[in-house]
Amino acid sequence: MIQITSRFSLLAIAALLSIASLFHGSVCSHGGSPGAIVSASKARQISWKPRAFVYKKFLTDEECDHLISLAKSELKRSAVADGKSGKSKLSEVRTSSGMFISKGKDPIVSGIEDKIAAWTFLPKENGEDIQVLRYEHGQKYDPHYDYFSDKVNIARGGHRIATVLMYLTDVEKGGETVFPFSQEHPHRKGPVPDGNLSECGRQGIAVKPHRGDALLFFSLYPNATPDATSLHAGCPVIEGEKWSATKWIHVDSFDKHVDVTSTCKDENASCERWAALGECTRNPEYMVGSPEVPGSCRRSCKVC
Ligand SMILES: O=C(O)CCC(=O)C(=O)O
Repeated sequence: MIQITSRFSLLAIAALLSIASLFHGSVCSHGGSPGAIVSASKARQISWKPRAFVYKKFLTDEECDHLISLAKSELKRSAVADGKSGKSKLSEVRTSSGMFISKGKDPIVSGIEDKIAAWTFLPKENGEDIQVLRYEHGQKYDPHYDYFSDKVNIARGGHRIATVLMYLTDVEKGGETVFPFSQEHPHRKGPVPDGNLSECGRQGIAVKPHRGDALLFFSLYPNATPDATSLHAGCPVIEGEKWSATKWIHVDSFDKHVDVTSTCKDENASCERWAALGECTRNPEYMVGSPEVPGSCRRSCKVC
């Protein structure tokens, strides 16, 4: 009788566990780590303003090494988007090197993108290509927002809603991601400070890079307006080298406006001339449009 009861309890527990895993975790099947379970409950909230979470060991060593090896020979000096024209430009604000890995490039990259979608509950198609970054000694990314203020960059996929920053290496000193405008909840203790933070890292809630860990933060409030507390920076690397990979995620599909020649066209013969005169930024509603209502000169404005 006792035997029957304990066997029954074991079966019941196993059944309950597998039902629980349906609610708490998503199984990802991909080349990198087949059957890896991504569970939002494994992430620790580090800040409420901005909404930010850290997931320890989100990437395996194999995934980290793979991203670094794809990037190593392709690195170029990182650029920033001009606040008005949206065009890419070099700036002392950002001194790292980087490159983009096309979406779904291989089973490992695709698997990482599946895990990001499962963790964030945001569709894979809303994500940009992964950007891999290398910061050498002294290199940094000054405080900035991930949402754009120009109309050109939000024409594709709308605003960036969230960012997943994956750390591919440990960094001995410096290189933290810091949120200088973060506000701790008055009734809640902030994250336990990670010893050995640099002076820059002490300017707000900070995450020290540890290989495999991932940081998720939201740039928009749930009502879709920009969250000013999401200002963040990559602190200068003081000792060691920092490799990271960024996935920016938009409110809408980032894949919808891929360059399909038949849909990427100007509707007016003067578009090229108007674009050269700066009309893409002066008159974005007509020239570029929005994800819902595409503009008339999208090809000349280079948004498709
Ligand atoms: O490297 C970091 O810690 C910050 C990177 C970053 O802000 C970005 O890629 O948008």
